[in-house]
Amino acid sequence: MRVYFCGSIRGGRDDVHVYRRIVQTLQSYGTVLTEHVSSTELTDRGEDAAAAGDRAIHDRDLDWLRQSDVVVAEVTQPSLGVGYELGRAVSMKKKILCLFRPASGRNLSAMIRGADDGDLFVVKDYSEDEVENVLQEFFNDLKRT
Ligand code: 6IA
Repeated sequence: MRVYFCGSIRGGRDDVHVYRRIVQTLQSYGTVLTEHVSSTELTDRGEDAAAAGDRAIHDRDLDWLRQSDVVVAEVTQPSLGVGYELGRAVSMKKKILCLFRPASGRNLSAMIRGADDGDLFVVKDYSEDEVENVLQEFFNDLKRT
């Protein structure tokens, strides 16, 4: 199982500890193609990007997205890149789980919450301490389909 994980980078790194927890859990279900998203060394300035160039990052990420079996996105911190990845993943007909924490006080974009079709695109509200259970439930359901 190849998992593409999406989380904010230049949109802001406030939730990186949550991304870390999610990626660690995802690694028990398969290979996480985008492990760097949860790296605490990566900042919202994305200095490392200068070496590779934004086009190289975009093209490599889209290749990984194509190769992935499932997409998991933490969408609490708004990020243009995550929104873009989700749109591309929908057009590739990927199975998608979006995770949102209402305790943040934010209101999730209607374009994400409204995309939930109860099948390929699922939005799940959760609190941080539930994340392992939410992922377990999602991957158990996947096995049944
Ligand atoms: O607009 P944002 O920067 O918040 O977009 C974040 C999303 O886009 C993540 O889910 C990533 O998959 C993707 N993304 C954005 N910037 C990078 C990036 N930067 N590397 C990989 N994926 C990225 C440079 C860091 C790298 C050289 C280690």
